[in-house]
Amino acid sequence: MTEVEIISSSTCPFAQRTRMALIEKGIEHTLSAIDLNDKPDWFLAISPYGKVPVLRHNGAVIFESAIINEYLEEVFRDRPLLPRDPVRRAQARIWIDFANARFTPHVYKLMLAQDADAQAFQAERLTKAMLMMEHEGLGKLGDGSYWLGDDISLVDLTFLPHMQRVRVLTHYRDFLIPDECVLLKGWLQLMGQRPSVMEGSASIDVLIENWRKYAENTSTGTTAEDMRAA
Ligand SMILES: N[C@@H](CCC(=O)N[C@@H](CS)C(=O)NCC(=O)O)C(=O)O
Repeated sequence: MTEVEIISSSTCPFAQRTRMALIEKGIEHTLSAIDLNDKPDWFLAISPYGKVPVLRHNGAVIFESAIINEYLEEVFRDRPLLPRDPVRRAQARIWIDFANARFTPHVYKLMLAQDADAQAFQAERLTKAMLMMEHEGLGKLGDGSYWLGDDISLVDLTFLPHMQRVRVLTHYRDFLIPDECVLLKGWLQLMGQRPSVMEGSASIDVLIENWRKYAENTSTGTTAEDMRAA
């Protein structure tokens, strides 16, 4: 067994972030998939939130995708995914935080919203988040094609899985990336060509089926519970 193990489920977008980081950094790893509808006791014993991804490395257990990715960045220094300059690093962390606190929850909340008014409200909030990403993020930070310029970074990896799931929102909620988000659309296309993205992505049909539990608000999992409360 290799010394890095990532515990995941088949289509988890948060685990996808970690998977992409491992691939981009060329870190050999083992992938162990669990069934989130029937979480094994050994998994619950090491995952206090009952969520994937979880990383096991040299006896240490680390969870939360953004923390796992920073850990990988600190431990495996080849092919860096954060800039060296402290200001640029801080900017990267601002956008990683934005992805976690101000973007991703809106994706789930729009999916979970059941009546038309609630859906319109959540669609508006998600639209605002995307406009911010377009104008304050991609529009100001880099002069290249990725979030921070010419090189892919942890910021790109943090946004990508839930940006891919906008197509699932289109299916269930008629939601589209706003027309004026041309940089965001270009970035999404570019990301789609990276081997790390291709390898870690499920087909749109699988994603649609997998997120039915959110679209119909029938999920009893901890992610839905947390997002309803967010
Ligand atoms: N904030 C966590 C979120 C992880 C998360 O929500 N994972 C989902 C799968 S995509 C999960 O394990 N959910 C457990 C459940 O729904 O019971 C992270 O970034 O790692």
